[in-house]
Amino acid sequence: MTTSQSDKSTTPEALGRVTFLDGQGELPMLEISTPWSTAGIYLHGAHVTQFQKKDESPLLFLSQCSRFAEGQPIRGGIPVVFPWFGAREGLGQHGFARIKPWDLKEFAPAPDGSVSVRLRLPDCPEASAFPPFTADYLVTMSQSLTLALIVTNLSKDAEFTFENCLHTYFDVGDVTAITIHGLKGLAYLDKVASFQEKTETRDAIRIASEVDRVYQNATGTVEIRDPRLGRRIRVDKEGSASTVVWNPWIAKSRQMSDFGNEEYTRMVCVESGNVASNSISLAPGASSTLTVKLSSEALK
Ligand code: TA6
Repeated sequence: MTTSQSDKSTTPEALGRVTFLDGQGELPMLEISTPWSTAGIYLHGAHVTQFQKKDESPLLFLSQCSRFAEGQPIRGGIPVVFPWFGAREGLGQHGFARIKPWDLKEFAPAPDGSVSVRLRLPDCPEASAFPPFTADYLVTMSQSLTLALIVTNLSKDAEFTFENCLHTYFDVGDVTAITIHGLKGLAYLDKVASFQEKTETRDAIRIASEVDRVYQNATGTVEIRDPRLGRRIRVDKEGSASTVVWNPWIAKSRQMSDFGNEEYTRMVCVESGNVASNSISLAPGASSTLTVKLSSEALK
């Protein structure tokens, strides 16, 4: 049987595919393939754990020691941090969204071969400390990976103040060889130095020790150049005024039971959100959207 050009666009290869399966820890997950890429998303935490273009190595780092269990965060991929970032007295670190099972609302292979998946954070006891809200997460896979976290304040009269962050773990060839670009001139809170406020003076940031920085009023594109993998990763974003850069280095790695002692050499987090002085205050009935587009190409 021969397939004409117009038929070719509707062949299975040309269209995206979504498969439901039990992932690690028997947590339900979606495996997605498009003509250009493959991806994996756990309903647990609406957690994207894998994205890979056909001719490239994986974009995201996932720890070999990660837990895959109810109530526990997954180490690696893209944790969805919401409705708070960092420590909060008497509560878990980085909010509750990343440890809850999200509801799959929709999955849509598009005629162009891309696939979109929409998930919603179900109501939970922890949410009662905040005004009523909805949190939807739209993940679109094609040649690139686009993520949108849409939060709506359902209250009639109360303002909803929160932080959010897509805490992306990128896979790199050698963390000491990469450079990070796009943050020069920005103020940042240095968590390694007790949150001292400093200013970034370098065009090209290198990692040679523990790094944990919250760049404020950082709305621009960030680029990671990786000579070992011959790759340039772009982090484009909208609705985000903070960028966080993190590598635990040696000592912190040894303290984390869900992270390998040497894994710090193969990852860097470049995170996009709204944290600390950039937190969001939503008026009653209002919505906010945090959009991040991750793309990569060969380093020329
Ligand atoms: O985003 C950087 C950071 O806040 C670091 O301080 C470090 O704690 C990291 O997140 C990981 O946090 P987690 O709760 O996943 O161990």
